[in-house]
Amino acid sequence: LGSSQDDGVQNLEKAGILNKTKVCENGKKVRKNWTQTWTVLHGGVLTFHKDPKSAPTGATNQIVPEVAVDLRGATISWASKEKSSKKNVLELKGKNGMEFLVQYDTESIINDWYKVLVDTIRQLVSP
Ligand code: I3S
Repeated sequence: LGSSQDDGVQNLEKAGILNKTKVCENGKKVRKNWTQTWTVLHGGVLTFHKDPKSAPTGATNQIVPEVAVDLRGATISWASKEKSSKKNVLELKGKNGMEFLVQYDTESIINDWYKVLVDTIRQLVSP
């Protein structure tokens, strides 16, 4: 009789380096700017953090996220070829008209992210 939290969204955690670019903000298309980003999934929220090496001296940039995407009501899917010339591209659409592409050349790594994001989004719909 485990607590419901044991297999809930709190259990879906992951962190790693991904390439990401914003493509839409408030439903408006913005110019792509691909950057390597430390990406953290925790508590149903996906956050992108600036690479601490490229940040000014001081540790705060490692903690304070650049962007936080609430995965409640978000969608994740493989991006179509028209969205990017890169391989292994995921399309993440937030409820608030935020849209990101996330990408990584190593297929196993991006597949793991895809799975955990799908599971998290599902879990948030019907825990
Ligand atoms: O969808 P686009 O406009 O072809 O995206 C490319 C551009 O953002 C490009 O930068 P410029 O805006 O300076 O042209 C980027 O360097 C490319 O990486 C973008 O395309 P990919 O296919 O890599 O997502």
